[in-house]
Amino acid sequence: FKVSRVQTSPIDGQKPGTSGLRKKVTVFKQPHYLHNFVQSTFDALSASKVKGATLVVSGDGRYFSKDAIQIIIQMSAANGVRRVWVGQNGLLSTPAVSCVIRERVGADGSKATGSFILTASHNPGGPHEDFGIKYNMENGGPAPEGVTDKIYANTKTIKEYFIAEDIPDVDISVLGVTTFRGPNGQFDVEVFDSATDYVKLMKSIFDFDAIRKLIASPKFSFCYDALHGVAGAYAKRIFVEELGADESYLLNCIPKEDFGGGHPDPNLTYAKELVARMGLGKEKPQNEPPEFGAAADGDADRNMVLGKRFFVTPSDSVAIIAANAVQSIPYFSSGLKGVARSMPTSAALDVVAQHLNLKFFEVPTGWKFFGNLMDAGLCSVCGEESFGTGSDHIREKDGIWAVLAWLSILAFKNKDNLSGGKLVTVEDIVTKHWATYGRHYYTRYDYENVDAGAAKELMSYLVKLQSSLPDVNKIIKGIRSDVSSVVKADEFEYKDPVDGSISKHQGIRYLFEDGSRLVFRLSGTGSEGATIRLYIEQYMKDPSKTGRDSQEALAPLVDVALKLSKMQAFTGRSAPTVIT
Ligand code: VG1
Ligand code: CO
Repeated sequence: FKVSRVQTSPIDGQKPGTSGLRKKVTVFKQPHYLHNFVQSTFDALSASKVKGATLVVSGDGRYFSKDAIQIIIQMSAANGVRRVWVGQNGLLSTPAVSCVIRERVGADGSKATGSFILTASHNPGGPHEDFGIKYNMENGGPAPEGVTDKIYANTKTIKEYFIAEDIPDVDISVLGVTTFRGPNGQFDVEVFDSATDYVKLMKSIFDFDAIRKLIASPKFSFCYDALHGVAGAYAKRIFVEELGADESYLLNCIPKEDFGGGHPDPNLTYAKELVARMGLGKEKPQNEPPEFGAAADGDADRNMVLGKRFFVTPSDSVAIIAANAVQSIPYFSSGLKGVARSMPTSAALDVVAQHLNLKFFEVPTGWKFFGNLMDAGLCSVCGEESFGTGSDHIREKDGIWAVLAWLSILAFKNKDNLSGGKLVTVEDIVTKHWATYGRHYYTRYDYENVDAGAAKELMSYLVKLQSSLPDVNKIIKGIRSDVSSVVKADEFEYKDPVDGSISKHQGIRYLFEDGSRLVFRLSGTGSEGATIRLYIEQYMKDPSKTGRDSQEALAPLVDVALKLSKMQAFTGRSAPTVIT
């Protein structure tokens, strides 16, 4: 092949957010748009990570992925990359990419040093919906801010990019290696099986025999909803082929470019079919709900865990996994190195860390902050309130791992009563956890696609308000006399304990005397306007008061949050877009 040098000029707005660059497909299809970002990424990496390197290129299979993969292949060749590994049909879940970077060894001993992941995660897909791209590093984790800042700076000065336009489209539906010759030697594209490496890793972490016994028990039933995302490619292999689950347990497990027109976000609003089956919908389901239900987002790094007529909050889920990991999951049998959560995630994990005397870290939103802790051997299990849970087996959150962790806990708790006795259910496990550690009532309100100026004004108003706590408390008492007082308010700032880097403006916090919290943040993953997230939390230690409905228990704090922030006045919205 020949290498062409193409003249280009900077395009506005290519700043990577919480997890890469996410925009409408129509934006990505503009001339040079993807090319500029890919070249800016190559130019932000050290030469050894490009010249002669092995890169993974794949994603959640959303619309425009196939075109993007061919473009990235041509640009990789032109930039001197030695080989590109592509999951069959361009499919690799985000956690599987992380696994492939860390674990896969090519036939000639080659190892990948990075990856372009093509996904907009939980955002809808299709010609008029979202596309996204992000770069992951050699440790399998998202590029840290130092690198994404460099990428962004490059997008603002770019003048040219390199591409090998005469490389024909590679058939990514067929396994095998295609070889090309260029000015600097050989270039290979290898299409490999999307699931093999990941399945192998999961089998090395969990006791598959124990889970198989649970699934085989007539007392147990299960439903997994991939929401037409890439998780389907793994669910069949793991749950059905490896663990013997009935195929009817799988819902929406065939990956689709447009996620069947849905919103591939595993929560009570968007995972409608699963929610109905689990008996959590408005209508009573036709059949008795399964004992266990779970869902994933488009790129399969998120998870939602449900019991029969029972919702497990993601903040509780990570706390419960941490509390039970050592007994239930072989990978952790020698103990946890530490645990971590993102700032807006509830403090349920903190309480477990205190009880078990574990190292504990609170990091800003986004998985990239956990990676440093894990690389330094400080953290084994971590999670976010946004349906993200994971461990140091890779450097991304991992939706299927979380489900296997729950299945392991269920298998362990039921190991003696599968033949006789009553099944210990998801609800039993959670309520027992609350009785031991107390309960963190928790909810998140999202205001999506709000006017960006208005969102900024609301945030500055909240920061200004923080200068006088007596005034804040006066306002609060005027709204509700039954909530406690604010004792501290700030903008969250994080100093990475490993590399000392500082991340500022990571969310506005109001901390109350009784442990309650209000947090306000702007999303960094939206593709249009601004999204305001409001996180509301209240701790209840008294075991006789842990069984309330969460929206009802939190109503006074919600009232305070909305009025204190003048949400409606600033945004014109009388209700949030989504409540989780
Ligand atoms: C959201 C979540 C955050 C998560 C991020 C990426 O970010 O709040 O917890 O890490 O999405 O997840 P933001 O900036 O919109 O709040 V995914 O599954 O979209 O890669
Ligand atoms: Co995701």
